[in-house]
Amino acid sequence: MYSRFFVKTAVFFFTFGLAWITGQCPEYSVERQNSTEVSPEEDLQAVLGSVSPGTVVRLRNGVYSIYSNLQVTVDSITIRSKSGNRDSVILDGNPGGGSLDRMNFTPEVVAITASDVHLVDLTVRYARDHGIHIYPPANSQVSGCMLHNLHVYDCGQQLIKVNSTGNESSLFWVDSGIVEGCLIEFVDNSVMQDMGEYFYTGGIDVHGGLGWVIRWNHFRNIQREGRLMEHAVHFWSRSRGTVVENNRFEDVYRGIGFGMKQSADGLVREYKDGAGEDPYFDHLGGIIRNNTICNRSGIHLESGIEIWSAFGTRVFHNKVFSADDPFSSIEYRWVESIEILNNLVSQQIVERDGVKESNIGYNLPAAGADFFVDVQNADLHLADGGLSAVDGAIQLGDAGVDIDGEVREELPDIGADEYNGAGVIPALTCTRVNCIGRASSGYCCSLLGRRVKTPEKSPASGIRIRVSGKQGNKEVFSPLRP
Ligand SMILES: [Ca+2]
Ligand SMILES: [Ca+2]
Repeated sequence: MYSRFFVKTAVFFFTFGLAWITGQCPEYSVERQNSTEVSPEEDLQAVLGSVSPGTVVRLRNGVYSIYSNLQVTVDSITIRSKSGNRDSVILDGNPGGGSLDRMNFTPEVVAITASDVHLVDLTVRYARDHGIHIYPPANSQVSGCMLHNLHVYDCGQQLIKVNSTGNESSLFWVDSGIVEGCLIEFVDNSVMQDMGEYFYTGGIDVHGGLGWVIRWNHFRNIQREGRLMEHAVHFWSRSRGTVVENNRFEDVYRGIGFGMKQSADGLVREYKDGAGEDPYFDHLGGIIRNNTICNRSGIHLESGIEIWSAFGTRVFHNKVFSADDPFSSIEYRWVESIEILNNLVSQQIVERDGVKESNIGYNLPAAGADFFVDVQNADLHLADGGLSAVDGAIQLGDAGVDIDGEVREELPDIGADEYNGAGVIPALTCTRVNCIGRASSGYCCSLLGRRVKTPEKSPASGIRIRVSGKQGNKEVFSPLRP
C-alpha cells in the first residue's frame, strides 16, 4: 500500500498559495467586560470620553468625520468595527471631502494618551500630520497599546507615530506596543509633507520605545520620486528590544531602520541599567527577522534594512530584492555586537564605518529575480532559480517562523522562506547506495538534499512521490538506479 506514504508526503509539502502573509496574523482575542455601540452620526469623541475602562466600543459601518483630533484618554478600551471588516468603518480626517491637500486635513486622526488601548478592524486616513499618534500624558508611562488589522493611509507626516511627553523635566515614554496584521500605505503620496530636500513622512516612527512588536503587516508605496524620506519602520532615540518580524514591504524608500543618532541629540530614552549611554547607542538589542522587502523597477531603494548606532541587534532570515541598484540592500554602521545571518539579498550587504565585534555570515547576495516566485507582485517565495539558498543557512535558536508561518527544518534555507516545493518541481533522487536497512523499499529518496519517506514497496519502473504546492499537486519521479 502506498496510501500512507502519499498522505504523509502531501502533508509534509503542503502550502497555501494565497494570502501568504496576512493569513498568519493571530486573531484578536482580548475580552472586555462592557460593550457599547456607536453610529457615524453620533458624537464618537463624547462616547470615548464617557466610557469606563474595560469597554469595547463597537463602531457601526460608515465614515466617521474627524474634525479635530480624536482623543483617547481612557485606559483598557477596545475601539473596533462592529462588522469586523476594516474597510467598512473609516475614521476620516478630511471630513469636508475636499481635495487631498494635507493642509485641509485634521492634524491627527487618533491621538492616544492611555494604556492598553486597542484599535481593531478599522480604516484611518487623511491626517495633516500623524494618522495615529501614541504618547504619554504629562505624568505617567503608557504601555500595552495594540493596533490590529487596520488600514492606515495617506497622512502628511508619519502614518503611525510614537514618542515621549516631549518635556525634559517630566519625561515618559510608550512601551510594549503591538502593530499586527495592518495594511500601512500611501495610495496618493502627494499628501506627503514636502520639506524641499526631503519628505518628513514615513510609516511607523517610534522614539524611545521599549519592547515593541511589529508583525504580519503589509507596507506599500512608502516612497516618492526616489527622494529622501523616512523609513517604513523606524525605532530610535534609544528604543530597546524591538521585534520586527514577518512583515511584507513593497516599494519603499527605506524599509526597516534601527537607530540613527550618534549622540544623545534631542530627547533620548535612559534606562536604569545605563545601557547605551557610554558609548552612545541609539537602539539596543531587538531582532529583525523573516521580513520580505521588494522594490519594482523604477522605485529606488535607499536601503532595505539600516542598522545605525545599535548594540546587540540581530538581523536574521530576511529577503531584500530591488530591481534597480539600491544604495544598499542591508547596511550597518556605528554598531557593536550585532549579528546579520541567513539573509538573502539581490545586491549587497554593506559594512560602513565604526563596526565592532559583530557576526556577519551565511548571507547570500546577488540574488536575481529568478530566485523568487513573482517579484512583480512582491512574492519572494523561493523559485527554482533560487535553489542555491536551500539548506544553506545556519541553525539559529531565535529564527522565528518563515513567511508562511512554517517552522524551519534541520537544514534551514537562507532568507525568509523555508522552501517547500511550492511552484517548482524539484529533482527526486532515489538510490540504494548506503541505504540498506533504512527504507523498506530498499531505496532512499531525497528532494533537494532532504530525505523523504519512501514507499514500502518499489514499483518496477521507479518511485513516484506526490508534492502539493501553490500550483496544485505534482508528481515527481525517479527511475530506480543502483
Ligand atoms: Ca531546508
Ligand atoms: Ca515556506
